[in-house]
Amino acid sequence: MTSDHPTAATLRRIAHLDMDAFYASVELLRYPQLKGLPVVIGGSRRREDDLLGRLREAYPEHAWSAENLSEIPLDFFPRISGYTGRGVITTATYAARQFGVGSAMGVMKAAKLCPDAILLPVDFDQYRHYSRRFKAIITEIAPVMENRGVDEVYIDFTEVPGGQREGGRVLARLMQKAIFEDTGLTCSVGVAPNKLLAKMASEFNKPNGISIVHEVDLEQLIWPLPCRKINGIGPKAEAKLATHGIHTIGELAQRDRTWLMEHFGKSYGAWLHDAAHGQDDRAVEISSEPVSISRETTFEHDLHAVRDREALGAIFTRLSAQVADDLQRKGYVGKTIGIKLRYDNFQSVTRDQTLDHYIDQATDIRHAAGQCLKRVDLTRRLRLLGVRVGSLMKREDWQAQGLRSQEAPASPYTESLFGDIDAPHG
Ligand code: TTP
Ligand code: MG
Ligand code: MG
Repeated sequence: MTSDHPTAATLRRIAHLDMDAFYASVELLRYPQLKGLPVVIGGSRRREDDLLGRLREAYPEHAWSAENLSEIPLDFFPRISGYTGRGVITTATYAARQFGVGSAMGVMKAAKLCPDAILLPVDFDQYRHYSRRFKAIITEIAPVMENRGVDEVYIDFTEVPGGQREGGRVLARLMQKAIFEDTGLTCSVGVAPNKLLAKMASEFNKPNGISIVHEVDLEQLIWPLPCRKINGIGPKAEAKLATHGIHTIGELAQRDRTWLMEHFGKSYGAWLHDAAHGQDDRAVEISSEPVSISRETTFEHDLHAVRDREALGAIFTRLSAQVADDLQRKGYVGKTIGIKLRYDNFQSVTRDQTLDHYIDQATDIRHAAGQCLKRVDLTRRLRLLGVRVGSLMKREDWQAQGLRSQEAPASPYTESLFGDIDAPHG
């Protein structure tokens, strides 16, 4: 083996892993009696008490709790045919998809296609919980993972032990097994020379499938597909390509690079040409999801809560503003607000509180942190103060879920600086 001949071990192998019918599969963990049935997720949000309340009424002899949801009789589940409203489906089980039901379809339309389907409300907290779990399992096996949303990731297999065996199949199988054993959920994996091909490949054998694509498979596996299967060719580009008689990726690949650049613009045209030839050198970018965002400061000299009240108040306000800035810049909202103090004897204390809504504004953070401050001893001198926001959610997820409307009105925060506390404890 010489260095100018790439060996098997140097082949770039990139995986795309996508959970199968993700929201629906998570619901089936709760209600295993629905396995194999057409189930549709959408229409409304889940409210735990609703369901349990109705169950207790219908079956008063049974002590219903979150633990025995699997014993709910099938006929108790709401059918989609009873639904009237303008809700949209997030996803459907594979059994429901056989009737033509799928993501983004109106619930009423789905009811026409499959009136016997069971309709369950959405529970984003639960999906986010399982999303974190399956991603944590992956990074234990392969550290270079890029988040692509709630149910999918790219993973660089290239340097991972076993990542080259059978083109990546061995490692993909190991991941499927580890995820299933931990969560009970199945996923599908595509492994290819790059992200572009891996993303397409992960769909080839859904559900619970693995698909391995090599450069030499381009003509046979990729070229017959419609252009829109390329992640980056949307409906607009697809329509324009169609006006030139280009429908499949193979037809796109036949076109001259310069012709594509003339008709689709220099950079998009060049990209189209590369994509049709299976070329893509984007790296798998490790997306580190912060657990919390915080700011703290150590004072030049120790301060006292009462005597240095004004100075402390100003610092407290500044830290809250910095945390708010960080949150907004990084695109997060959070609902656990905490403080950290260090006393002159170097002893540290933390306090936090979890709100029932997400925030990212300085005044709201300052207000919630101020309430935490009421729960600590302020008779001793302080050498450090910190403000932290945890239980983070991506701002776009928060907005997508319409959580804004649930939010409490912004608190008219008027207290002065450190004025949350009038007198120290004790
Ligand atoms: P997908 O991975 O696109 O779909 P899926 O996991 O339900 O099914 P598949 O086996 O084909 O991968 O999306 C992941 C989740 O995102 C899905 O379970 C629900 C949600 N979602 C929506 O809420 N609206 C949508 O339009 C789509 C496509 C997905
Ligand atoms: Mg999926
Ligand atoms: Mg997906």
